[in-house]
Amino acid sequence: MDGAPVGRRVFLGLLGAGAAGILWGANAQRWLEQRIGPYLAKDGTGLSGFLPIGRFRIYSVTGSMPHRDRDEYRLRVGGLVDQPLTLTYRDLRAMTPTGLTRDFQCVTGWRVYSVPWKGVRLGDVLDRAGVQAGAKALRFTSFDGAYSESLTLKQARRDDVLVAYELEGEELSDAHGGPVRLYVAPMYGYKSIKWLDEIEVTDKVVPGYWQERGYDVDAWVGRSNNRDDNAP
Ligand SMILES: Nc1nc2c(c(=O)[nH]1)N[C@H]1C(S)=C(S)[C@@H](COP(=O)(O)O)O[C@H]1N2
Ligand SMILES: [Mo]
Repeated sequence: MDGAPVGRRVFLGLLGAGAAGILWGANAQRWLEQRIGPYLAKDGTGLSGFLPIGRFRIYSVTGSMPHRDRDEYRLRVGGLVDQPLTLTYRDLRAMTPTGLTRDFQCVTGWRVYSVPWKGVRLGDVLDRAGVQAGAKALRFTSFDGAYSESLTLKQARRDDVLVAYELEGEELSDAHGGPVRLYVAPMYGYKSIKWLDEIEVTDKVVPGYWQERGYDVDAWVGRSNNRDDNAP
């Protein structure tokens, strides 16, 4: 289950290049992210193999760093809906934005305090598509081609569940799952699927990537995965 640790020389070399001012700006960040892709943690459990970017650790189960231009990005919403949608990045930006500042916590124990996120409420996206009778849940897939997640319809309609496009005041980088990812504030990080591709409204919960590997479907922080803070 170990991801490949970032080779010390490679990592220091990249830092050195950045520090020397050879690389700068958004393109430089992309350049850096693409090259470090192979060194990313290949699972969400390895404490040895992770890549720190800013205050975060960057995870990608595929070990790669998918990229999609904002202009080309499309979010598809289908399944049990009245009106299947194909939303562009601009379409999402044109909807009422919601900002949230919360701690971000991975089930493996690391936590980033007071992270500002911005996006649109998932509930607003669902209203736009029109959820049909008999719908119970959502299935999310990623354009990394491997990751998937789920929420019940009730969870999805919470005010603190976003289709997110900004993190810490900046457009989401490739590393953080841009152009658009899910952000499920009350749950462990693994519910917040990166590189969001499609939302399918379903009649039951379909277990996602980590659920198939033993993690809880309902991932409430402190109340799941045997981390019951209120346990006697
Ligand atoms: N597509 C995809 N989404 C993902 C993951 C992943 O590997 N692939 N890892 C999850 C886990 S376990 C966590 S803790 C967070 C980490 O978010 P970050 O990489 O922006 O820090 O993303 C979640 N979403
Ligand atoms: Mo995680």
